Amino acid sequence: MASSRSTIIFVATFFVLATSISATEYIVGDASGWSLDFDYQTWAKDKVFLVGDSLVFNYASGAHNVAKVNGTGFQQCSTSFSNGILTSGQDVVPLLTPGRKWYICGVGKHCELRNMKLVITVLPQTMAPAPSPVTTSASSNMAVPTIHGFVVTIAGGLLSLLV
Ligand SMILES: *[C@@H]1O[C@H](CO)[C@@H](O)[C@H](O)[C@H]1NC(C)=O
Ligand SMILES: [Cu+2]
Repeated sequence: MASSRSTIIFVATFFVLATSISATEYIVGDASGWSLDFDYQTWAKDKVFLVGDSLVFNYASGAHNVAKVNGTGFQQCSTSFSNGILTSGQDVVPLLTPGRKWYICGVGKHCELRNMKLVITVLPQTMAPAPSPVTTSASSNMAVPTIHGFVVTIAGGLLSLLV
């Protein structure tokens, strides 16, 4: 009994490690955050977004917001096509499914006139291309890898030794 339980913990530990090691939290706009007159398409261009990654939109709460919209909402800068508007100022958006994802700011004319719009394509985990050999240190530093899973893994590993 004890050994099968530790086996389960051990397997679970590896699963946590395997799934979290590639999860990346992308700070939208890096140090500029979610703000006026930033070129989000250039920001997104050299990044590979995978299912399991997440986006973080940082802004002063009340000054902006984040609306997840469809392609029509993106083109028209209209939040009528939104399925949820985030307003916390530190909005974490998990990328749960592959495909095109559109985000706009619904405040004033920030989308139309101040470029507060972002479109990305999320790839399935299994379709992850090999890491590009040409990666600028600036862009790789901006992506914050999740270390949470690593800590959980170590804790789980210790636990399995004790069981
Ligand atoms: C976006 O959503 C609206 C209504 O929710 C729909 O009428 C429109 O066709 C959608 N656009 C696209 C490109 O899916
Ligand atoms: Cu805005």
